[in-house]
Amino acid sequence: MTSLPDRLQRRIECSGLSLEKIKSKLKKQHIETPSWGYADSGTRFGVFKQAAAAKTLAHKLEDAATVHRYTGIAPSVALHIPWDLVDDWSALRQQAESLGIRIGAINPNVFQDQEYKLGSITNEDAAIRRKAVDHMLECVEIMRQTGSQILSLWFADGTNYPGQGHFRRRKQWMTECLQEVYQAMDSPMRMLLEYKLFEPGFYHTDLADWGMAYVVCGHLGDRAQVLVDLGHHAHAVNIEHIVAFLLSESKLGGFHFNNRKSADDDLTVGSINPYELFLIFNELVDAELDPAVTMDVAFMIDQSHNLKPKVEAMVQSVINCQKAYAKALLVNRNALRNAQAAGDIIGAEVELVKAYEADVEPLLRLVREEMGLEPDPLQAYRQSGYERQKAEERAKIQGGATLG
Ligand code: PSV
Ligand code: MN
Repeated sequence: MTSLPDRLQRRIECSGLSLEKIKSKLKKQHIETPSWGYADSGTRFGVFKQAAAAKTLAHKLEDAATVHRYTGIAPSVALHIPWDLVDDWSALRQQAESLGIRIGAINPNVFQDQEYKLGSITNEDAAIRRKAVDHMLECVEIMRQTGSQILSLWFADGTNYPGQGHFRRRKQWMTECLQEVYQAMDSPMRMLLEYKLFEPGFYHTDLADWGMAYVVCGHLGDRAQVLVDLGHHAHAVNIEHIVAFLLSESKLGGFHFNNRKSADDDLTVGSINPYELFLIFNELVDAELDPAVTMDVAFMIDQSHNLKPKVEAMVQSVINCQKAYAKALLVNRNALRNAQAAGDIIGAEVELVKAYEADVEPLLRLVREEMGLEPDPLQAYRQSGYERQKAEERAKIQGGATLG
């Protein structure tokens, strides 16, 4: 059995958590991967096809199961409807289970059909609002049949020019539509509401930030919560603060992990700003260790790797989340608290940096070893030949591309 370096052992002692506790938390971590991240995707400038990319839903499940097989902490896959529409949902559920994974969040799509040009649940036309609600109700039924507990909602609704839409009327329609969907959801199903500052509406979006999503959730009920997609904010926004704020209100429902340099880039989580990811996990761990906080957070990746090999990039993404979580578990919370109480700004910051800079690789290797996994999932996957094999099998099959 791998033993941990002295330096890491001392850091673990500083955290106030036992090694067993830390290992058990790491083993229970759960990062959901998105079906759309396995298919060909691109930007508005073009799609560069990959021979090994998933062409069918069966391929997507197979790829998600492969990510889980190597990482051990990605046991579910989110679906986007109708991109992943099938006739027999129970059969799909069984297919997923036979691969060792389950169906996670169901994401209705009310943004692609021509009718949604001027919005879905905020559309002036009641028939189009009806169509959007009916689609979400259909998705609730899919949740029942697949065993999914999460309806994950994002709306492309917004406008491009001043005067194009009436803000308050649109808000009213949105609330009424969501109330109807919420009421159709049986407990313990949860509705997660995702906000986005920009795109495709460039003048305004109807759910532009966490505050708007929070208010609308308040009109629905306790099982409606906010979803934070890391790419959906203005540049200076402090995401970890939003996370802590929502946690304190039991309104943080889930994440869409990714990273960005410019806009909503959907780059690998932790690739551009790993310190920000650590600070987000730091807030999560802090809340997790606080008995006063009730939390049920769905950790999901929302990335479409246009250029990187898809499964490999997903393994890398899951590991980046694992690493950030491990580091956050190593924060000396007593020392941090004392430094905060004493107004010791540098001392407090140093406590965070010490955990962030800790080399958690030996700890993660130990955890993986105990889970019966390869100690280095990325390397093991790269050497497995999966990519080459799937490229041969899938090369001649036609499949659609998602827009990411
Ligand atoms: C929109 O940008 C978004 O983040 C939503 O979560 C969608 O469901 C997803 O991307 C895929 O297009
Ligand atoms: Mn998203």
